[in-house]
Amino acid sequence: MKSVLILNGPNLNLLGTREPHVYGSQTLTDVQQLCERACVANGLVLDFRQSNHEGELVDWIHEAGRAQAAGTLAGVILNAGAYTHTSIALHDAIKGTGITLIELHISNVHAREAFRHHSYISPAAKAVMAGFGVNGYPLAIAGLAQLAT
Ligand code: CA2
Repeated sequence: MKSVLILNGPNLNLLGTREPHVYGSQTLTDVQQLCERACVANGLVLDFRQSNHEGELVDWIHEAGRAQAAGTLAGVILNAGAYTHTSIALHDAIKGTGITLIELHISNVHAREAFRHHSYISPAAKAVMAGFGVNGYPLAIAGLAQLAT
């Protein structure tokens, strides 16, 4: 059975504690449970991580590249948080590894401040999802399972 790596970037560990009108009231642990159920339903194994550090996210994308090359990884779902709008390093890591990656946002970034409208991740991503709330995570898992078959 292949795995799916879900990476969450900076401040997503605060989910459910503030700004519920934007991000909902579920915590990152709740989101992990939603993902666990979606993975079981789609025949995938979940690997769920969060980091506030850009370099750690880059290292995890490199690890994903090795796993995808070895045939053990279906792909990556990345909510890069604010690094979405700033990180050429994440863009280069995704391009450099050639991984299948879905960019995900809880909120509809295009309906928010102008600085959230540009993404360094989108040109390197296979697909982009935004605005489904935390239910976007299980939807992205189902989408990745479709892509992998
Ligand atoms: O909508 C998304 O998922 C974002 O990736 C979330 C990022 C934001 O910078 C992006 O523009 C859109 C922010 C994540 C921080 O999440 C918090 C949740 C609760 C309280 C504070 C921060």
